[in-house]
Amino acid sequence: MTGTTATTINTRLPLRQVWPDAFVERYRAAGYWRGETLPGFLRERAERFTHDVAVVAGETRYTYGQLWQEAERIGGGLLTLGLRPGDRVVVQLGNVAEFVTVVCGLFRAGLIPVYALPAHRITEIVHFVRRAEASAYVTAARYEGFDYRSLARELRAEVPTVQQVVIAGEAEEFTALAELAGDTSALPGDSDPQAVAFLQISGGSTGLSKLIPRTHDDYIYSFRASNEICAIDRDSVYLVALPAAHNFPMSSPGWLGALYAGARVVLSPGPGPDIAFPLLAREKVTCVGLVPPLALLWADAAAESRHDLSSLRVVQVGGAKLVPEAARRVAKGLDCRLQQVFGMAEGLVNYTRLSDPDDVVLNTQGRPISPDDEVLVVDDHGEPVPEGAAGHLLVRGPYTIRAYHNDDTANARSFTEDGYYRTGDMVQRLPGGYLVVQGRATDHINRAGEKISAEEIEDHLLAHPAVFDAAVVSIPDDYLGERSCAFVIARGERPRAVALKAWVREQGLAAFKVPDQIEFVDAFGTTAVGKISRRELRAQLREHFLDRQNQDEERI
Ligand code: OOB
Repeated sequence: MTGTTATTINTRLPLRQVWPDAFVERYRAAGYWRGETLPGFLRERAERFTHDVAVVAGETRYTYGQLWQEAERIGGGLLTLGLRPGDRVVVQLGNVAEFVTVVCGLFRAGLIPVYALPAHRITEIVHFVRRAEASAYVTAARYEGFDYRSLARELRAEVPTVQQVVIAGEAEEFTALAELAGDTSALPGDSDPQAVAFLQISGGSTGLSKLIPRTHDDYIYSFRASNEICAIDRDSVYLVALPAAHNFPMSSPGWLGALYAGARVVLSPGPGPDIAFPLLAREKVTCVGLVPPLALLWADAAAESRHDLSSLRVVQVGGAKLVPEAARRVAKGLDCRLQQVFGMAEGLVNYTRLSDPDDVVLNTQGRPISPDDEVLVVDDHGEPVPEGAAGHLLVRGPYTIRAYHNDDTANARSFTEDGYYRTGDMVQRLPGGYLVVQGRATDHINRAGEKISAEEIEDHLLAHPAVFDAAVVSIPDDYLGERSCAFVIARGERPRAVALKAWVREQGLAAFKVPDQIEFVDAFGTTAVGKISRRELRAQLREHFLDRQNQDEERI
């Protein structure tokens, strides 16, 4: 060839998730990693279960055959727009049929979904786009009263490398999802099973969420094995009540597990009983995953409900601690099998088993999926603690990551040299490998399953001109499990608490990150000599606050 061809210099960081060879061999030999891929299994199910209903959302129903057709149309359409396999695409959609068709379309085209939650706002979306070096953003015109097109405009202004914006619904100046037309001949062949299939986001204990690269092999193993533990088969009907992009309703066993089994997935546009119960009755749902406060709400509402909930076999509860008394109420109120689920987007998932005796189901958060999940419970110096004692939970295994994407600092902190992931959770391990979660060692607030980084919110508060210093801590809450409380030292005159809350919201953050409570103090701990760590400071403030609250209660 003569003449010059323009070469694009692609400096993008490659996506990798690598286990040492010996582990790869072991996980393959054990039959965990079978060389399946996400688009590969979807295609196979479309051939096998062509006319069975795969997805129900409102009045929309897709059979397995139609779901695959949509995936090909969307995947082909995105490539026709100029995206190339391997490009990363931030997806922000609620529990609508398009969430499933878009994600399947991305898998089909070898594009890499980055899963944002509908609650995320400009700050989080910009962070995901930058960290993932994403070239496209797919979202809805509106969802729950919010216009995502305005977010898309801000995003384009801030990060011009976002080449494409695709909108489900009225697209205005953007590309309409409905109009994507696929040149399916451009679609790639099947993917490498060990390649990264998508980026999940972490709960985020320090700063903004980290990106979690999961491979086809490791993720498929996690939901295939979950199907067995949760008895999901072709006759199951799985209700997605939590946001479909979250790892729990996606893969434990979630909607992907259900599709793998040839079962039916029902998307609930809201998590509350008012929306979910009529759907549950209509579609004869057999399994659902909930966070603890929601499970309690469902249990109470079930007693009064005129809807027939008798199809429900298993209610899974996870994402945050379900205390034994609450577990009892849920099991009784919903009159079906309760299953506790303790998992994390980084990998490890624990389940109580359906055949476990009641005391195990009520009092523990289950045991790991895999015989090859290597769980360590260690003290502050990294030494194993005796069985039954509380310690830090570390884990490595066939579906737990060895590294985050594009974050050397977090990697150095979160993984040991021999590849264990430091979960940040404090647990007790009981005989049989059952775990009881004690709480977090690191500073994040688990607000009804939504994780908030103390540091991230402190940073935003500190940017306010009237804030001299701020420390954000978790406070026990009867309904949410934990709520967030910001202790603030004002610079000069105290601002109003509502003004500070509004300030945090105006930073373009998810609403669940706005502090629930703001307490003004004159100074932080004067007793400590020299500089005390933020962690100690937060612990002191929390203790002080709770002591004061207890004293007040005693006085009443
Ligand atoms: C799930 O995933 P993430 O990534 O949003 O959050 C993980 C963290 C855990 O490290 C733990 O601190 C907390 O959430 N957590 C629980 C819990 N389940 C999760 N804490 C106490 N009891 C439980 N049952 O939340 C997630 C992912 C897959 C399945 C289920 C939950």
